[in-house]
Amino acid sequence: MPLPVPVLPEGVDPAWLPVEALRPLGVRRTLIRGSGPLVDTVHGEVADACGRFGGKVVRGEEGAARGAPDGARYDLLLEVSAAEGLGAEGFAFGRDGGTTTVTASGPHGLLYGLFHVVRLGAAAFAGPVAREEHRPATALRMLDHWDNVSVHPVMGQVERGYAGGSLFWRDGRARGEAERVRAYGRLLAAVGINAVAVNNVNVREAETRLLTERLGEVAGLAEALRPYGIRTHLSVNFAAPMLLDGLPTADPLDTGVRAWWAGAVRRVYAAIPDFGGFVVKADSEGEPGPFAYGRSHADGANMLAAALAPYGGTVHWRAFVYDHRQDWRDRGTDRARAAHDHFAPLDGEFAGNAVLQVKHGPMDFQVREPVSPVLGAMPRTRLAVEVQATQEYTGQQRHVCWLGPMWSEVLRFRTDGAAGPSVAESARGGIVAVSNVGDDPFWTGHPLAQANLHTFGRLAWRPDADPCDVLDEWIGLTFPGAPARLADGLRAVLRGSWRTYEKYTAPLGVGFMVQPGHHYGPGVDGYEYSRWGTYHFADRDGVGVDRSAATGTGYAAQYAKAWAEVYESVDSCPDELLLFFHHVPYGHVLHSGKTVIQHIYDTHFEGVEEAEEARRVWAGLGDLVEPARHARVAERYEEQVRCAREWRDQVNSYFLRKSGVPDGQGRLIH
Ligand code: GCW
Repeated sequence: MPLPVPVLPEGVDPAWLPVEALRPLGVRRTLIRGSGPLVDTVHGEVADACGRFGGKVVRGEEGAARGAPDGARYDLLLEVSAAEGLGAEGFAFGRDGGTTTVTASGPHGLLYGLFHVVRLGAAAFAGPVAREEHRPATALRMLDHWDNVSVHPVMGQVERGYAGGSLFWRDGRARGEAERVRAYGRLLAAVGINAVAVNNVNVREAETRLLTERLGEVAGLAEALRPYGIRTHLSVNFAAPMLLDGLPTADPLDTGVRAWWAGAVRRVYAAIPDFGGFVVKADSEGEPGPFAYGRSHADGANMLAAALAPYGGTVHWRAFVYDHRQDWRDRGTDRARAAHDHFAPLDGEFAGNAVLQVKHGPMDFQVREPVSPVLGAMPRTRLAVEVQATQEYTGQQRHVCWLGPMWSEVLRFRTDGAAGPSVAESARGGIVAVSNVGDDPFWTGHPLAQANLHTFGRLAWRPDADPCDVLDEWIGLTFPGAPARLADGLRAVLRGSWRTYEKYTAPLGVGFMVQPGHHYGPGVDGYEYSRWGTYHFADRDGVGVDRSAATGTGYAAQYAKAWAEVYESVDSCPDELLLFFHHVPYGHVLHSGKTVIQHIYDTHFEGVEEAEEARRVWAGLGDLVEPARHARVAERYEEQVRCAREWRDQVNSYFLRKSGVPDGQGRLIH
């Protein structure tokens, strides 16, 4: 039986699956072979498209003789064939003799094969194509929602959320809007995402109960996501046995605690048989963890892994552990070192179903960071790399900042130097993004931030894809039939937007300089004398953090030799990371030939000019973009330009006042 395609609530944007995107499929004849719920989903998709555009779909059983049951010719064959060795999610695609064929070893592969055809559009039905095999680079492609069940007094419904409320929760309760959740799952499946964690990693009281008495609400979400091949995960509180059942301890080696978790997990799987597992933030920013009992993070993770193992579940244990109560006077403590210091010595100690989830950089999702050295230091551990689609430090979805090029750089980075594995290859445990989605009608607040979500999914599936090709795919799907002027305009405003944002914010990798708390807008000294370990050390002579082994914190030595050498020396350190690794005088000459201070002035003027230019380009597309979307983006450009000017003026004035070095071009600095 075909499963009906979810109906979007009135006014909700179809994102990259507008009805038109399915026209090439919907005008044709399709034969589907296979059985089971996901094949029913595929059938529903094709039937819906055919209903709209006049094509026809026929369903046959897996393994039946070739040819349609009705003997007619068909344009597309979607079939599950267990004989193919394509893995659970892979599929083969080809075209021959007027028929396009997708063959998958299992129903998940068929679903991804269907969306491959959708993404190709008319091209899926043109000319012969020799058989291609498609498989995801990693088995886990996940979105973590930092959604709270109860509204947090400071963080709101969604922590670091810039797209309205949560899709899942509202005012302490599940929203119960299964249709919209299923539509969300559909969008995610169309870009290859297969896992979602439905609550914030900071797990407070109401959220702790999702594991036990509120499990039914999680099961409801899992039911809505399942038809699109998405497994549900839950963030759990390490101290849950104490908080929920009054156990005297949460010690991971205590038998009572272990039994408690085993029981909790058994009940979870009784309610959600395909449950993915847990996400855990422990001993981090005030969350409870194993340190309280003198146990290691491997002890903590392995205890949960043992509870999940009988059911095939996984624990995602986050490596974001650092001292958030640092004294700024203490120059010996370097937050960047923390994850490696804590976790690298534990390599080989984690259970097979424990994944260590590592933020892509050593600090916290800044616009520019080096790749975390942890990603190259734990070959005997299943690692996942975590990026942030929600734009906490990159403009909060008020600014256009397409992160495809940043993520691509991270995923392709070779942790051992030129010859070693890439981050994507090392991340055997998966590729994860903090979601940028909420209940906003455009899903992501800023309509152009949809490109980040789409790009994340596509890069998680194929990390070596060219992000610009992925962007073009997003443009083609989201704006079907876009005239060249629109496609060119979208490329112009998106492609370089990350570098533009970098130009007008914190320079040369030094990071932060944001307003404390909410992290929006400039605050050059916002975190300079705080407890969070985020400093730039600007004085009258220079700026930057000495993280060399010779004279600094030693962070540079956490890398494999090839990179440690590059970063150790001021001469070989790449310009864009110079102030992350070194404290240099304002007159220091970069590889670009400019002094640091002149670079700061120039990039800040340029960044604002580029934001103004993007605003102008967007304004010129008014006749080609649907009015609500155009207006929403135009309004956000006003804010982006205002804020970029504020950044420019505060950063430039700050460094002029500190250094006393005038701008070489004599521009106005206040
Ligand atoms: O980026 C920081 C955020 C916190 C977040 C934390 C984390 C969920 O400012 O809001 O907490 O990282 O990754 O755990």
